[in-house]
Amino acid sequence: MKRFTTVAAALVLTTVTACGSGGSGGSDEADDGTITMGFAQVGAESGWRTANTQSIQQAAEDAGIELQFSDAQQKQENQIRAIRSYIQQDVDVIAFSPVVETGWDAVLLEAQRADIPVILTDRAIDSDDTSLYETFLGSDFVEEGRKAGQWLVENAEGETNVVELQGTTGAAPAIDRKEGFEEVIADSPDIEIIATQTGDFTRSGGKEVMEAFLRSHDDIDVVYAHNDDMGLGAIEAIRAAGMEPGEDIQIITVDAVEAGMEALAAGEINFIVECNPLLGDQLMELAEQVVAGEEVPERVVVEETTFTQEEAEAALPDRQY
Ligand code: GZL
Repeated sequence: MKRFTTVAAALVLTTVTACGSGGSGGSDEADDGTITMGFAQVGAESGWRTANTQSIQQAAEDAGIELQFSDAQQKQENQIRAIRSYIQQDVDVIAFSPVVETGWDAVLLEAQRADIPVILTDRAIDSDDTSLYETFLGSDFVEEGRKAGQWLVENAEGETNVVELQGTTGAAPAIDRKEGFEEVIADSPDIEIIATQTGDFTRSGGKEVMEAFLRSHDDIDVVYAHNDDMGLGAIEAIRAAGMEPGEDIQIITVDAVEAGMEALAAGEINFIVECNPLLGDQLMELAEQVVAGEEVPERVVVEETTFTQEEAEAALPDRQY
């Protein structure tokens, strides 16, 4: 179904058509009313991302939406290239999770000029021009940081030294989870972040940074990791240093993917703030509304909770990711 004129020659980009005939999308194939969506994913850096990709691909199939999907290997230039290819293919709607907050105005202006609506999912952008996208669907990362900080304030005893494994530099979840955590611990002078560094949301990154922290600090009480994968890497580093994760050094993470929840249930992690990756169905509903020209909310924040060890043990059997 096309709202827009076809744009000239296509730029070649390897994309995986997750469902449908495998065509390139575009007006001729969409005359049967099928919506074509171009989705530019961040990468495959974490368990959360894998669950998010699966949710999007399955939801597109369930909704009968032709999905052009690309994996940017966490590089902004690859996402921009993918968005440009979707503009060339003249898809009905573009959706993406911006790997970092800035540097998107030019390519989103190109989409706007091609009259292709854009939906932000998962991560937000930092732009003054909110006309560049129709809506944002995802979590409140500042609130996630606050929840992590609140657990520590309620459970810390005396002087508490925290090391922080930050997510990808410049990414909305990294910036906001740090902001929310610091906002809450600010009123507890005994709690101090003695070291902070990005582990790029990966398990290997979390392990390497934690190894460095352990070499330069012998008084670490708590790890605050911006996602489970970096927390799992920290567990490896803590064990290799002859200490007991969850006991000698407490660990707080964000996401609540299966591997993180299993570590929490086993007592290696002490608290997890959930970040829901299952955005697919809501994304497809929003896409259908946007393509139909219907009004959509500026921001759609998803529901999510937190888990202690006991809550993880109870929740694990029913988890979808
Ligand atoms: C959060 C998402 C983050 C996850 C990480 O919505 O962008 O990126 O917390 C993932 O696991 O890499």
